[in-house]
Amino acid sequence: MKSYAAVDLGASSGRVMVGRVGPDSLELTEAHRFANRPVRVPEGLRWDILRLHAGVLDGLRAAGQVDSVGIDSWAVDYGLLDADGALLGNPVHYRDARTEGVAEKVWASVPAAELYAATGLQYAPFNTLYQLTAARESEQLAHAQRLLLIPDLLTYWLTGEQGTELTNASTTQLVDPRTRDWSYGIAQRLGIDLELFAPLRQPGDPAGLLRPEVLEETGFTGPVPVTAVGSHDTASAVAAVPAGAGERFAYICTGTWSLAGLELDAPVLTEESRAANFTNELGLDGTVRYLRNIMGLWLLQECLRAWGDPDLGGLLLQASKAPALRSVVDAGDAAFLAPGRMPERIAEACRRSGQPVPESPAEVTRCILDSLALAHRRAVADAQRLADRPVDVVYVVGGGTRNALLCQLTADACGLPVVAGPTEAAALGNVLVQARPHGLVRDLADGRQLLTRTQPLTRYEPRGDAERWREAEARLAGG
Ligand code: LFR
Repeated sequence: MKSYAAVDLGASSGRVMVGRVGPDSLELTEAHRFANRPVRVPEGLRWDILRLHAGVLDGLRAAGQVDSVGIDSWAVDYGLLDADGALLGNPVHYRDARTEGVAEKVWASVPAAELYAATGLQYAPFNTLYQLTAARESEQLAHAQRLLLIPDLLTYWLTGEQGTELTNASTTQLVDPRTRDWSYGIAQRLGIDLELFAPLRQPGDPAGLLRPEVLEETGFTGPVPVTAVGSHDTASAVAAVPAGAGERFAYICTGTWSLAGLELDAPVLTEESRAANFTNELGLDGTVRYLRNIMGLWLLQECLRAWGDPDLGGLLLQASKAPALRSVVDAGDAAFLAPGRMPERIAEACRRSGQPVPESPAEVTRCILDSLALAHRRAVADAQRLADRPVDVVYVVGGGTRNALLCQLTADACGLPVVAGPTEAAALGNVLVQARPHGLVRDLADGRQLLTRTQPLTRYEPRGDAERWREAEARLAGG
């Protein structure tokens, strides 16, 4: 039996989970959970990274002695270090407005189609490549000697060692998904210095030992290794999709975002795929995460914030009784990316498309959940078509598995059974990689089998109202 601390940082909260793994057992418990509250300062929206580091240390102390530590977080964002290895300012939040209008500048040097063919990444204004272009003239970048993605930065603070973990590196849009190495040509043409990045690390690689100061602060007895896991939370979550070997499945990682797609063994780099805004992020063991970003429960989180955080259970119950598919919005629309005024923005989108405007919080909530399910349906259907890979089942993992209405609507919309769980998928995927060096988990398939045997899963059957979803889809497409 071994114990692993999985640090999993999401956009709204961080947690330190402890995974206890034996030859045929896996038990996950929460040691510590803390808020991740971005802060708006005059220059823009920033991550409170020192608070997060403190949360990690508190969490490790609460976890008690473990055999190793692994860190995953959201993607694309980074900290810059000076020549002494000191952090130059707070990392910029990917929802910050600095990347507005930057893509056009990039595409003037490297056309969007060429960029897609080389990197396989969907267009999102926050891809690191656009962030670095937006920062080109900044003092900070001029002084920077090193760029570390968020989980790599926190790993560096724990161990003193620097690296760039591959699954997360693939979200920078500076990696070639065919070679799984940097896209040197693209970086050069855009004037991005790849020397800023520390050498690539593969998931499963050792990432150093906890520094003596960290041992002292956490009460651990050394040596305690840190393992590079799939440090992009979505890579870890996909590794914890409890699919059986040979099963034909799609997955949806739900949380602040919904990431919906397929696991492939090679990227799809066609023009059609680019037009459909599908991404080819890198997964564990040579896999490709072929998926689309959907706004996800962010839409609801922002409404809850605007409504003064009412009781969610009660709201979902009311929403389940509200009329279905009355109004839907495009949950893939980047117009919903920025924070603020979410109920109004949703109402405006309904008005613009000539649909009834949802009024009460329950109606707005129903509109959001219907819209998410519809976006799930489109992504699952598009992925199958674009990759030419039919599926029989949809696995839903992550925070959204707690939302039974969303899971049922997703099954209805996709016209496929949904298997929901585990909720803490990213932490479990993180643990499964840490267990590899100890011989407790061999590979992806082996880890998934262990999850199937040990984690509670809920199955939702589609209720056969396919025609209504087709009608809603046509309504959204303006047809
Ligand atoms: C989910 C996620 C998505 C990524 C977005 C921004 O937490 O990591 O995969 O596109 O956050 O980093």
